[in-house]
Amino acid sequence: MHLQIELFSGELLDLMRKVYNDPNISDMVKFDGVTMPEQYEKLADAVENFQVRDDDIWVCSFPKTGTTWTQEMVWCIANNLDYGRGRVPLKDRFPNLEVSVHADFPEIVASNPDIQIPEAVVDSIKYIANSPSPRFIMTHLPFNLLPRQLRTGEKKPKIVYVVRNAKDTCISSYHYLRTLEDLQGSFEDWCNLFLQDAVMYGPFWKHVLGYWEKRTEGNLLFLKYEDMKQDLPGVIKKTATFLGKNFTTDQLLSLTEHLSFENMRANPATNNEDLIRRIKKVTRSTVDGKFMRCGEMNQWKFEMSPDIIERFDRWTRENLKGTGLYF
Ligand code: PPS
Repeated sequence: MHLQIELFSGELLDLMRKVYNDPNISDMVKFDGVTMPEQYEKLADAVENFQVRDDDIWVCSFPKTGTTWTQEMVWCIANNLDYGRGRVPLKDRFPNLEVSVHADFPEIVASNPDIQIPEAVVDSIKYIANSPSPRFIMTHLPFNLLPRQLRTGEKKPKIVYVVRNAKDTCISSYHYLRTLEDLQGSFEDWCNLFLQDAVMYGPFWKHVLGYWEKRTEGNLLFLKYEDMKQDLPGVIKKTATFLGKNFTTDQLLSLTEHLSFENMRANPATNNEDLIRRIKKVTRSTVDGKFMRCGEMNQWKFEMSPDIIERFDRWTRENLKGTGLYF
């Protein structure tokens, strides 16, 4: 394994244990500075050596920043608005490269024969490697953990990166994980983990800036969730141009409608309800919640205390100083 492993310890580890209420939380470690489950070690070489194709289309993001929304937009654009084929679940049309790391899926399948887990999840890398071109690949990995051929520029497929302001990302991840895993600890505890980069795929700002620095290389489009909320047709047009597509005004309107929060929430191919149901069967979480939760900007105004807001804003200012990126 080519990555350096660092363990969590002390008060931070105690806080992780409290929040996850899971004796195995010590299994969350840092791989070259990136917080991941320990079992990432088993996948790391396969990710590093993954054979990228020039005609792949990638969506990369930190979790809960608008990944699903961006995937559906990119897939529809690249497939000339083929809403018929778009009825296939997004998780199969646009699989996540490293999803197999999130649990021991073969073991789950073996001990829960009534739970169907798609091939794209059980062995995601094999599923994607065997898929015909053009492949649509999603990853939450930061730039420094991407397959070598992407990092070195040996292969230059199109990459769309989406980011969301850190406060709303933190809130969205808290609600999502509470629903999935019956997360313990308070919201403030979760914010403390987030601010200390002790949530999966963190450090948040290193993730964002790793891709931001590549935005002028020609094969990377950098999008913001907030721009999609404020001007979705404008973002669709920009993305279509990036992907070499041109649409009529009517087509643009139909895609804008298709991508509305209400429509994606009602669409079984994109709302992830089936996935959540299956995960909850395994985790036995009884918390009620939806993947397509509220889909709004500035939720932090209602959910964060002035003190937490100030800490997030300071953290953001410190990390973005001199980068040209702002929120
Ligand atoms: S994941 O699990 O990392 O793939 O999650 P991700 O898709 O990145 O983020 C989920 C949040 O995106 C919101 N979302 C949308 N907002 C507005 N419009 C549309 N169409 C849309 N689709 C998804 C989703 O509701 C989650 O945000 P919150 O704030 O929790 O509602």
